Formats: sequence, structure tokens, C-alpha cells
Amino acid sequence: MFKTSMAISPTPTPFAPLLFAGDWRRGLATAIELEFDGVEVSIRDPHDQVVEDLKGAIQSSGLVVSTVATGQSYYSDGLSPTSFDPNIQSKLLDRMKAIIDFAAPWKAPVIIGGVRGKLEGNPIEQKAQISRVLESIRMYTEYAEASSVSLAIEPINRYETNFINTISEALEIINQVGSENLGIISDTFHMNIEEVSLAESLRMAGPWLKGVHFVDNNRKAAGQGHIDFHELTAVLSEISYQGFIIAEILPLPDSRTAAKQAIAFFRSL
Ligand SMILES: [Mn+2]
Repeated sequence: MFKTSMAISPTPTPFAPLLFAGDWRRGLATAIELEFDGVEVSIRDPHDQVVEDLKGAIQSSGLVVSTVATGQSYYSDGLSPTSFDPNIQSKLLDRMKAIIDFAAPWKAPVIIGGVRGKLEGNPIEQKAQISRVLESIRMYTEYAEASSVSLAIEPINRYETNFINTISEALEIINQVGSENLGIISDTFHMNIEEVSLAESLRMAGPWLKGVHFVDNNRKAAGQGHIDFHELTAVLSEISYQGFIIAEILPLPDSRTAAKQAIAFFRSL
């Protein structure tokens, strides 16, 4: 049986696959009530008091932080390591360090998903953006090493970014960065759009796999669409996956119902 987690956010977000966004007390209470093992926390500004409050509450809850998501810095504040602006780079580095500190007590992997932004301009400019991203990831991983935290690149589908859509593209980046504490978070919603075979690409992620967003093709709870999760859990067993299966799902029809659907399905696997 895999450890289970659901993704919450202490801050309200625009349309996003997060439960109880802006109401972490209800999110955490629901995760405890439904007996999830952990929560994924999506953090915008780690210096917000609400993040400190949430950290304390999780520590006294008996739950753990499975993973930490960082996309809000880009989606809400436009901070991305592709930027040529040193002020943006240093503001983001400061945030990533504080997010790594947040993750440290649980050694929870910190996700490099939406935060990496998008490549823009001509091929020469895009090459420079990729170099800046590689350099930034190196800095994040170096900082995270001291607290045994990993960073994890999440491939995201082409309609949301033009940079790292597949597991094999993420593996290429990992190879170029060359840090021991850099891996992959795979997300079955994105994989369903991008990968030739979900099972094969999950197998390929194998030893680098730090987390799995188990979410259906319609971004609802696993089991509410047509992805074959039984096939995928067989692969996870085969690769001796020790991490969490995480419900990073749309709050449909509402957060509580979606969380209940997710945990019921996870238990059926
Ligand atoms: Mn995801």
C-alpha cells in the first residue's frame, strides 16, 4: 500500500487543482478525518504568517508534508528562473530557500513545476533562458543538500508550458544539472496528454521518482475518469516506489467530496 496525500494551499489561488485553497484549517482537518498520511502544500510566499501557522499545525497533527509545490510564485507573482532580471532571480532564490526550509522537517521533496515558467523569444534567447534555469536549479539543490531535501522536476503538458513536457525531457535536465538530490514528480494528468505510454514513462522515471500526482485525465480525483491506475500502481510496486500517491485535483464538485473520492479510490488500489 502506498502512502497517501492530498494537495492543499494556505492561500486562495485562481482556478487550480488544489483542495480547500485559502482555507488550510478545513483542508488539514479533512485530511486528518479521512486518514490521509500527508498533505502536499502549495506555497506562494513562504514568508507569509499563514505558512508559519500551517507548518505548526501540521507538526502537531500527526500528518506529514509529502511534497511542497511552488508554482504560485510564477502563476501569481511572475517569478521564474527563466527571467533575465537579477531582482526576480534573487527574489525567487530567497523564496525557494525558505520553501526548502519549510520542507526540511519532513525531508519533503520540493517541486519545480509551474515555477520554471515558459521559454520565450527566438532560439538564442531560449537557450539563455534554459541556462539560467539550469543554474537556478543547481543553486536550489545545493542549498537543499544541507537539510537532505530533494528537488523534483514535474513535467507539465504543452498547453501550460513549452518547457519540459515529458519524463524523458525531465531526465535530460536532471542529467545536465548533475545534482544527486534532483528527481522527478510525475503527474498522470499531464502524462495522459504527453506520454506515449503512462506505464513505460513511469518505469523510466524509476529511481528518480520522488512523488506521483495521481489525478485522472479530467483533473478530477483518480477513479473519476479513464486512466488505468491499476496498471500504474503495478509499475510503482515493480520499481519499489516508496513515496506518496498524491491527490492534486480540482475541487469538483467541491473540495470535500473530491477528497473523499480520492481516498476511497486510493484505498481500492
Ligand atoms: Mn501536478
